Amino acid sequence: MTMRAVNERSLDEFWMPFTANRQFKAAPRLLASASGMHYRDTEGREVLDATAGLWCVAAGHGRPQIAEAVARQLGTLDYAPPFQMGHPVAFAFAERLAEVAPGGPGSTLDRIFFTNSGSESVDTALKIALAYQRAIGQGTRTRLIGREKGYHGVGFGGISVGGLVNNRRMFPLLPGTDHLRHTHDPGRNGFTRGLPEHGAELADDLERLIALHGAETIAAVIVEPVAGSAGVLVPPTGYLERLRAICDAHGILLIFDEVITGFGRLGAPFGVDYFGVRADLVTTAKALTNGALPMGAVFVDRRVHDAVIDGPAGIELFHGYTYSGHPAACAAGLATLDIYADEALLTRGAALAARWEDAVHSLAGLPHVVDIRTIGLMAGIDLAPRAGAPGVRAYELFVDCFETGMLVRATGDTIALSPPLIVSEAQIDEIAARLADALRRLA
Ligand code: PXG
Repeated sequence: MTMRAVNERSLDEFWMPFTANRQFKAAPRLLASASGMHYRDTEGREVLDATAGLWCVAAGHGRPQIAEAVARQLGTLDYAPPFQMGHPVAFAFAERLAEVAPGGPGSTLDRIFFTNSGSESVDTALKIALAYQRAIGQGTRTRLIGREKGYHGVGFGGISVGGLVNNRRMFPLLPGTDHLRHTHDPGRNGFTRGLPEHGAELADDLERLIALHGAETIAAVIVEPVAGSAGVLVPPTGYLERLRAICDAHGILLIFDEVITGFGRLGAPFGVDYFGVRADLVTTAKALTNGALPMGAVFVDRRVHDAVIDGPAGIELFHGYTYSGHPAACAAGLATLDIYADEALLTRGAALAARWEDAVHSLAGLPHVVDIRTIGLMAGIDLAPRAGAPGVRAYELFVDCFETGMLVRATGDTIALSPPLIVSEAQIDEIAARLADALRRLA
């Protein structure tokens, strides 16, 4: 499709999500096709994908194996109701996911609830946590604790435990939530490679909330092991361990939101594996199907699952979606897991992390760069905000990069990078070089 054809088409009807609609439609950026590490836009320009789409296309674009599996599945069984009915592909996918569950072989996070997105995974995990506490006779535990700067999708549960003000301020929120402070502290932890040194004590915020509210009112804590949307905020050394210990001491469930960190982003299969910290529930989506079809999955510890399932006869949990375990999405997921296994992608990032770290940190000292954080194959680069115009500088860098052939993500005044896990060393260097050029061009 040429730009001309696009211009002949109305852009008015599609109300775009999380987008400055008027600004975008005045100067649209339209992607037409994708293969491997690259998009091609509607003008035919090749665009290096430094964001894996939106953190989801871990195995690179246009994998025929996934497309064929989906086509085959749609031709065999297009849809099956998931309530009081089943189909073999959902059970097969859950079984395969259990084999790679967070925590590695022997993990007890091997009970899987299917959703269609990260937002649904989060709301599902919060509900399961509440159901579990009630099932074990802890029904007073209804409070849910999140963290400042956390992003847990856009459901009312997710925005209530989330900590990004723009996503929250317009909407009524769940009662009975509270928040830990965030761990971003560039003053003490500037330009960190991997885990920052300072800030483990921030986990003690949970003790403070327990003292304030009473442990018997708290069901669960949810955090992203590495905060993604807020700009790649890496947990300080010892922080997650401390959070885990406090949860254990007080009967509080710990939920890791691994919608971004799940499936190899950190160079280990999950954040649970990378940090060696147990979670009771793990939310995923995005790379679960390589982004090819919408799907999410919640990994639930067997103990949590069994407590709910061993309740009175009948439907144990009044929750689920029309498309939970959709056959085509499961087929996409199975093919995706095959690719991850065949190409060892869930751990490939570990071998590339040093190269990635060096490449991205080489941008230190370039104009406007005030902080850089890297972990696995993720990076956040903070730019000094332009006076009186927060976010504009990073947005302009994003537009410049796109127009010169690379997709990055701008969030606030942070540039976030998360290339597909198939990225080559040369492409890592290319990403850094393109960013360096763009930073030098930036006003
Ligand atoms: N949890 C986390 C940790 C996420 O990153 C969600 C939940 C929600 O997933 P769905 O599939 O409902 O969108 C996400 C989504 C960004 C960006 O700019 C990140 C997400 C979505 C949109 C933009 O970093 N992550």
